[in-house]
Amino acid sequence: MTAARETRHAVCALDCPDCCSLVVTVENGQATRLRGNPEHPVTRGFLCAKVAQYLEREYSPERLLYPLRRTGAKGEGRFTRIGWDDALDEIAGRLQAIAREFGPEAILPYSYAGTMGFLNGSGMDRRFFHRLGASRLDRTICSAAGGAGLMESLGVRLGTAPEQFRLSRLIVAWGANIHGTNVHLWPFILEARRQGARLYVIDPVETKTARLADKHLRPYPGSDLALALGLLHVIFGEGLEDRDYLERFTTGSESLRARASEYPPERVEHLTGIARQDIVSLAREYATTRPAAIRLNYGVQRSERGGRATQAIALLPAVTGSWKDPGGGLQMTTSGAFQVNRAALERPDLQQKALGREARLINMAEAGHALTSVAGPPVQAIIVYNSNPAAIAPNQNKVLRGFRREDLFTVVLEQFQTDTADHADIVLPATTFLEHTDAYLAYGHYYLQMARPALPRPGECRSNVEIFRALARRMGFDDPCFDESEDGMIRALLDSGSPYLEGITLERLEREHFVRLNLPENGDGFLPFKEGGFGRPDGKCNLSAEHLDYTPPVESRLGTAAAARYPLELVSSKNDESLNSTFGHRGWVDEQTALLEVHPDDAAPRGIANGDTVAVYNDRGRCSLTARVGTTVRTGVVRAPSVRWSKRSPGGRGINVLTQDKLTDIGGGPVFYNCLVQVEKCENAPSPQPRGSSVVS
Ligand SMILES: Nc1nc2c(c(=O)[nH]1)N[C@H]1C(S)=C(S)[C@@H](COP(=O)(O)OP(=O)(O)OC[C@H]3O[C@@H](n4cnc5c(=O)[nH]c(N)nc54)[C@H](O)[C@@H]3O)O[C@H]1N2
Ligand SMILES: Nc1nc2c(c(=O)[nH]1)N[C@H]1C(S)=C(S)[C@@H](COP(=O)(O)OP(=O)(O)OC[C@H]3O[C@@H](n4cnc5c(=O)[nH]c(N)nc54)[C@H](O)[C@@H]3O)O[C@H]1N2
Ligand code: SF4
Ligand SMILES: [Mo]
Repeated sequence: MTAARETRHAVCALDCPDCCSLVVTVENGQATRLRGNPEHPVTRGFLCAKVAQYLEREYSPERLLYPLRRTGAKGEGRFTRIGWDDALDEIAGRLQAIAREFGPEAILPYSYAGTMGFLNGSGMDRRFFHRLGASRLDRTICSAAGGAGLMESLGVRLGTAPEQFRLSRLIVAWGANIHGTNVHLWPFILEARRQGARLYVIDPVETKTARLADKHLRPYPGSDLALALGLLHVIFGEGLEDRDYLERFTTGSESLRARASEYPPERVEHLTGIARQDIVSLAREYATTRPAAIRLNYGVQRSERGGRATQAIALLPAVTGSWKDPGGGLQMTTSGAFQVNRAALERPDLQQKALGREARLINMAEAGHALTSVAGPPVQAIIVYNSNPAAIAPNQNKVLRGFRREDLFTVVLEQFQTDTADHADIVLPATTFLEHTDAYLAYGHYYLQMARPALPRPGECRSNVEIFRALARRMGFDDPCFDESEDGMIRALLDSGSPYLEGITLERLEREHFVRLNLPENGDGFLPFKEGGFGRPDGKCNLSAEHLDYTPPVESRLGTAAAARYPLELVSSKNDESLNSTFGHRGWVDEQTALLEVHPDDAAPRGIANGDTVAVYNDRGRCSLTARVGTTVRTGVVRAPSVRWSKRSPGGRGINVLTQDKLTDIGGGPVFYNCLVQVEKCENAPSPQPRGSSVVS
């Protein structure tokens, strides 16, 4: 018998700038191979290490296949299988009772970008919660501070296309671990380097990207605003600015010049830990090399001054006029080009029907606060999907206190039995991106994509769209939008009137799989700000420096917090071979995320040797990790590749037990990477908790 063998297209829906186009080989209904689409101009036929092995996840025996009801204590992980009807009836009944007693705002959705798909990430779910009148969630956990900073400067979320980096002569990776988190930019950088381009990395940690760079500058965490002002000091001081660009396309340059003059290299050396001659030479090289591009990723903005730091860094290409050059400019995100019809997709107008007004807004970065001490009606029900807050949200002890409240009704839509799923009253099994229809934006390139299911769904899994559709019916919501098909939803979101989407139809997406947005391009490609055209009301780049004065983060070596008790700055940045907590079920990922990188000068006085179990702690909590002694970090900084599943950590507490739930200067984002800790060798390491994957009794 010959095997029926076909190839199907899919899109990687993980929260990653690359948003890869995938080709799946299917034999007799079973996927046998997954690879990057060679035809996609950014995917270019290869995948990152984590998703190259996605079929392991797809077919993992740990996949959730049936609805479950909790039988043990919250967090214990004991569940029993139930039918879909029972599950949906119970959820609808509980939500209705809570809405009656406390008002619908006592119900909180909690989701992030577990899938980047429009329909399953911000489609039917939003319609459901809007119609219900539930609290709205402010989705700040990742990029809110940087987004706010970028908007202050540029007024729009646009940047240099990845394909343009091949033309650059100098590339600055600023808080950007390109090799680990954005690997499809790498071939363009290699191409540029073959033509003689240099790569500089600005990162407190020696990542693989930093090791492969021509030069690595190591600021202390959260000090980038000072560094940006220091570079501007040199650029203005030496007359290296582009006067013509400043005059025509910016406002406030005098204010910025004055502010920068307060940041001479010796002061910036003290604030950032970067040698003054390195600051001077980077500024000169950046301003005089054409074209020079900055890849600013989100590492910078996960700190107390992260919003303003992003704002200041985003001014550099305007000051040097680098936006004019193909291969110049800056990319933090490209998402602003995907101007879909959000209102038609998400239907915020339905709140009027439910409440007669907008519902209250709850910041997801303050999950612990939301569940334990929020003002107004207490949160009595939380519905979690596309996220794993029990592992990834800051101040984990507070978050877990919330999730363990006996009077909280918790529903979790998941593919795996995560830490959060362990706290659910009802768990609903969700499909993967290989199993459902969706359309996708990207935040690291300019192609819109769509995919149909490539594989049959296992067990009784359902997509988020189907689950919220079914819940809406159970709740008696008869608005036609709950009957809309997936194709109807895609047509609705494409119908926005934006010139960027002109000519992009569902049929075309289905046929071509990926379609480049209709961006205004001349022979040089898309240069968003070559002739100004910034997103602010006056069309100009905003250089006003009123808010750009630097004070060190409270939790930093120069800050006001108790640095004597907690002298080490913890950076819990992304692990190269996983994605947030998404691959936490993998043994090798668990080992990689169980490490703490410590400098030998910090390890020696504490008697810590490579491989020792160490306790990392502060006033918020305590977490146990394995020391990796080396020079990937400088003295005074420790780093934990993140995010491990808490239940696989000794004591059931992960890295976020240490992080603070304070918010950034602007944007209301979390400050994951400003976190003071102490580290000590553990003589008697606590033994790991049992694995805690679901026990079906
Ligand atoms: N392999 C992998 N890929 C991922 C993810 C993952 O977990 N693993 N996560 C995805 C997600 S959700 C996102 S948001 C993106 C994020 O992608 P990135 O922003 O590239 O990732 P981060 O690790 O948050 O930060 C990048 C770098 O910033 C550094 N950094 C930390 N603090 C500072 C600082 O104060 N100043 C400077 N200059 N640098 C600092 C960190 O050491 C890190 O190396 O990646 C996505 N892709
Ligand atoms: N210490 C520390 N904490 C961090 C970070 C850090 O760098 N350090 N990074 C922060 C950042 S940038 C981010 S973005 C957040 C990310 O945190 P989360 O948004 O929680 O992302 P993940 O941990 O990847 O978890 C996503 C979950 O969604 C599920 N999922 C995927 N697709 C679907 C679907 O179609 N349906 C349903 N129902 N579920 C699905 C996956 O199984 C997975 O468990 O973490 C933040 N927390
Ligand atoms: S995680 Fe990112 S790099 Fe990896 S396959 Fe998905 S989109 Fe591509
Ligand atoms: Mo993120």
